[in-house]
Amino acid sequence: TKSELTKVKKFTDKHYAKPDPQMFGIAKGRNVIVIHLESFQQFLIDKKINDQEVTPFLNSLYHSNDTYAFDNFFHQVGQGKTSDAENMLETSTFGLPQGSLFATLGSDNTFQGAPAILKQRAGYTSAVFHGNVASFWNRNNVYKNLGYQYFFDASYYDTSGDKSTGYGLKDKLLFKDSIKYLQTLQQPFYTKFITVTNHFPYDLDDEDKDPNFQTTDTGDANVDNYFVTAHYLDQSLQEFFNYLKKSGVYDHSIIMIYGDHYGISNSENTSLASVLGKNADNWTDFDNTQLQRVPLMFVIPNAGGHGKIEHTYGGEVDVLPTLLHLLGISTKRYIQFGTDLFSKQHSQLVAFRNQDFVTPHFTSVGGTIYDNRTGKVAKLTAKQKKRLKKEQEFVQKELSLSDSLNEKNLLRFYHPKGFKPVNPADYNYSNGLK
Ligand code: GP9
Ligand code: MN
Repeated sequence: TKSELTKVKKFTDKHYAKPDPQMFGIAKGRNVIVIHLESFQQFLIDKKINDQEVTPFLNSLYHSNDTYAFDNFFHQVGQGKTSDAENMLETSTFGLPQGSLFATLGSDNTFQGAPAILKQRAGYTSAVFHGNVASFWNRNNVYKNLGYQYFFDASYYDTSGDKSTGYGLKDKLLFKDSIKYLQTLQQPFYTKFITVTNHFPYDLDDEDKDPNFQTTDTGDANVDNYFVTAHYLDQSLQEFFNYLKKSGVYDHSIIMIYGDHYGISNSENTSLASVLGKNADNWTDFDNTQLQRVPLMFVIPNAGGHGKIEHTYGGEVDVLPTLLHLLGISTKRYIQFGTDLFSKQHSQLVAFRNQDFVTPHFTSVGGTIYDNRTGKVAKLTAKQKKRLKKEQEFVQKELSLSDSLNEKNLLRFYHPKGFKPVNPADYNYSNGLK
């Protein structure tokens, strides 16, 4: 009801963080190219195995002065995995406590998300490129409700035979075979490429393996193969960037790259420990939680070269306001649970879907508080205890308000200035191009 909406709105208004004027609009008018790195964790960045970089191209972006990168950025997904990440990035609201919001509510809910905002505020065309079937995670319905104009799913590509692995078209082919569609889009465009090859069980045909890359020998096939498919994903990205540069699209774009969630599960982290130079014997929930970092990078060519690696703590709900502000679009009027990572008022309290959380100083798992400096259970002063209790309450409150917003479809009652509700019937993704 409307009073429930008011509660949510009061909360998000109160925690709104205003943009840093130095950053606001630095990518104004540019094409947006979002690259979803499947199951890609931050520890892959700068990782060397047998003296070789696993992801040399991403590493070069990470250290480039065209790139604003974040090294304390956490995924916040629940059971909806990829779809939760997408939901958070497109809407700056959380996924659900159980199941996937895309799958359970996505066909009917009202969204006020990135494609519609960008279209209505700045004339952006929007499209998703993904080499799996359109119905996976209910994307075919959700994308219409989000206001995506085009969805190039598996039916737009030749996915036959060895062109695919378990979740669809191999990444190198996704990027290569999307170009002909990308070229038809009116600029500026907001586009998202969802990769799949670096997905459990990390299978890759020999013909796609780099003969010069020697992976780990941990004896855990998932861990060993994870580096192989991550290396392949890195190469696919480099090929795509080569195209973007050659075509000139690169110079008029902001490229946002993120990892959606972990690829190695907690139960396998002990196999990973030695690769990361850590001791598996006293592995704890603290270590598991710290490994939930994923990459977030904004590549902004010719924008002054002030890019750097930011150490601000944040999570996936924070991406939308950050991106909109870089594009020079104010967000104050929207209901968003995240805040701009570049804002001086950004809160560095990162909530996980299960009510655990991290801050720059502490990690809370199942009610146990660890000290980030030592990795041990924290000895807290009375003042710290009080503050952490407040933070725990905040986490519960923001998750439950986000749930109330989504579960009761409250955005249908909310009319931010100038926002025209999305009409899903405006969009038809069936493949007429073949
Ligand atoms: C497949 C995909 C995988 O279309 O995006 O989703 P996940 O299994 O990672 O949630
Ligand atoms: Mn995923």
